[in-house]
Amino acid sequence: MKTKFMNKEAKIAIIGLGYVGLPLAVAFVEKGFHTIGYDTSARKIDSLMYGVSDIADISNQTLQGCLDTGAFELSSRAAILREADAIIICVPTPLTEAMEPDMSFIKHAMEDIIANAKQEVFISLESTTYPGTTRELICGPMLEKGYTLGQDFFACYSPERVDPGNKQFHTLNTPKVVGGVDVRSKELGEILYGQVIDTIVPVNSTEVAEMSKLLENTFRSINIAFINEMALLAEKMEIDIWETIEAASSKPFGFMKFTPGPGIGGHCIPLDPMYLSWKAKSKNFYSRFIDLAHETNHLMPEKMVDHAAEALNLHQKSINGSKILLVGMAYKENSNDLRESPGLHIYEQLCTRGADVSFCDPEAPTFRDTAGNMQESVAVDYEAFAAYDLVVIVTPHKAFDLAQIGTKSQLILDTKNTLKDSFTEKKWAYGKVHNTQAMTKELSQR
Ligand code: SAJ
Repeated sequence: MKTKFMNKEAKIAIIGLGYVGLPLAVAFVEKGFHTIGYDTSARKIDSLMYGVSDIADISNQTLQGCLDTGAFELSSRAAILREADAIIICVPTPLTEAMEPDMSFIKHAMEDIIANAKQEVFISLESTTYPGTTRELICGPMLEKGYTLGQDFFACYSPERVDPGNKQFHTLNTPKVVGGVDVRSKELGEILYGQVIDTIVPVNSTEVAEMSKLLENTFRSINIAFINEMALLAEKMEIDIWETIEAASSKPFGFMKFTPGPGIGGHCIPLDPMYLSWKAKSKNFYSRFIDLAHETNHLMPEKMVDHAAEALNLHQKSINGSKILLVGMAYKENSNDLRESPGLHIYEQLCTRGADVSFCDPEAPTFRDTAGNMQESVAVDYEAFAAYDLVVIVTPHKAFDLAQIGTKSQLILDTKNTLKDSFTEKKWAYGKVHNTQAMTKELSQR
């Protein structure tokens, strides 16, 4: 198998062609491996076979280039796994309603592997998960079926580090942590990934590799929660948190900048720490940091709604009956991903409090609200922004003309200090309130 990996004779199968799996499959094809893309969605496979990519980081042109090599096979039938020497699992690991790890996608992938894999196969799991998963859910079923580790199969864990939309770091140049369930698995993992990715970071077990991923993202969740709490404290002390952060950021060492906001979203930061917290509890270890960070971050949308009430109150208005526009609905700037987006929570809470809420997001133009109704973005028409009692800047995509928003809107709640200082009515409120009437009046007097 080592020779097949080094000579690029091995057939590589990727299970799950999402924002992780498709770029990885393309990387293997472009490096000269015969690559099999397997996804249970026939619709996705049909689309890809026609050269239409549904992943922003992979253009149709790139996809077509891979198809034209004849070395990129696609199928929604698991039988295609029979040809694979190496199988890399890139399926979702969401949370259940009870905020516990949902391992169903990994389990289904393993059922497909058990039913089809050839006698000697290398398996790597990339989905973010709790420490111990690879040994339990990848090795366990293989051993139960009579496969012998180190002879019939090898297993690694290598966490995905895909940051959708990141123009600087992509699949090939992001260092790749690789841990094996045994020494030979680790060696094979290093060789295979080393054929495609610039920098490999080998570690001595799959548990270390699994834990490293959760450490990376739990670190972010806790630090984001910390700066959100600092923002709430600074507000109580009538100190401008944004200026404070800029001042602290001037320290060239020992400080890492995070910024407060309307809450956290996405498929990583809100979820990954809960995998660690869940596993810790099974060891009778209760990480207050993780749970407190989760609680604090998920408090922020409600804080933004309170800020909206305060902003309207400055002008003798209430949320109830006001027309409010949310600018940006995706979970972060220049993304079209709505998963766990704080904007959705702010939308629902404002509606519950009687506001007439619209949203404007050219990146994420539709979503289904909790009542099951499809909501559509209004047009990016800055003149029309004046008709709203309050405009809330939630996710300032670069597609927006912020100056236009700043001058055309009556009243703005700027949850990420996008418009910077001037004319802020409540200088210290971290959700800056901009009263453009005052702005216009002062400008005219200059
Ligand atoms: N956020 C803040 N304040 C911050 C940073 C982020 O409120 O200082 C919010 C964002 O608005 C967003 C959420 O947190 O709603 C998550 O933002 P993120 O920048 O962490 O972006 P993600 O969710 O795309 O995280 C991914 C992660 N990548 C992988 O797991 C492979 C994370 O490890 C990366 O550090 C992050 O991208 C990144 O740096 O872009």
